[in-house]
Amino acid sequence: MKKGGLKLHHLHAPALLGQEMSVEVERKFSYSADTLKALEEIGAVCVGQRQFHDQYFDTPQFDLTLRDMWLRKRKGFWELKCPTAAGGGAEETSGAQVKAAALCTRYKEITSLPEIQLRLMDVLKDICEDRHSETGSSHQDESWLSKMNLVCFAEFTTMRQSFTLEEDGVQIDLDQADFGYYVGEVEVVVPEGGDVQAALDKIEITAQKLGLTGDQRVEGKMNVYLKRNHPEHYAKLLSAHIL
Ligand code: V4E
Repeated sequence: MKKGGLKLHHLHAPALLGQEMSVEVERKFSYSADTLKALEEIGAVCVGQRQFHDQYFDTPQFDLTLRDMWLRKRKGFWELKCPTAAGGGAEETSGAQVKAAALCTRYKEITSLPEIQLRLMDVLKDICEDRHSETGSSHQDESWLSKMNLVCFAEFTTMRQSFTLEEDGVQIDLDQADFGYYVGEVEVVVPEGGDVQAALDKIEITAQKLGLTGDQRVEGKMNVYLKRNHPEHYAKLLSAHIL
C-alpha cells in the first residue's frame, strides 16, 4: 500500500535555516570516584541529576549514521546532530591546540522539527517512498518516520549528574547508561557562528583542572552500544572514521 506524502505546511526552507541551531563542542572522559572530589575542588556546582531515555533512528541501511547524522528522540523532543562544515570554525594555532581539538567532537545540534525534517529529506530524498513529498508534522504525529523509512535502531536510559563552571559556560556531565557504561563529558555550547576555538580552549583548561591526562578519545555511549548490539554497523562506522 502506498504511504501518503510528507507535507510541509506553511514553511519555506530558507526561513527555517539557522533556527534553533548551535554547535556542541565536547570532550568525553573516563571518570571515577575521585572525579567528584576534583569537581568540588575546582568550584563546579552540581545543577542536578536526571534520567532520560534516548531513542535513535535511522533507515535499515543506516543512511544517516553513515553520514555521521544522529537523529534521536529524548524526553519527547527531536534532535539531530550533524557534522559542522569543514574546519568547524576553530583556528588552532599551536600544536597543543591541535592535540586538544583532536580529543573533542563538534556537532551542529538542530532542535526544530521542521528543520530536522528538511535536512533528513535532503539526505534521504532518493530513498523516500514519495520523492516529491513535503514534510511537516507535530511532535505527536510521527507518520513522517515511516514515510522516510526511519526505524529505531538503539535505545537506552541514562542517569546524568550535571555540573557547571558558571563563569566559563562549561558544563560537565557524568553519565551512567543502563547497559553498564559510564562516561563523563566536558561540554560548551556555541551559538552558530560563535567562537569554537574559545570553546575548545575552555574545555582544555577544564580538563587540565580536572587532571584529565588521556591523549586518546574516550568512547561515547553509542560507540559501546553499537559495538555490542550492531557489531557489523559499528565496524563500518569505524572504517569510515565516523566513530
Ligand atoms: C554525535 C554522535 C552521537 C550522538 C550522541 O551524541 P553524544 O554526545 O555521544 O550523546 P550524549 O548522550 O552525550 O548527548 P548530549 O546530551 O551531550 O547531547 S553517537 C556518535 N556520535 C559521534 C561521536 C564520535 N564520533 N565520537 C565521540 C567520542 N562521540 C560521539
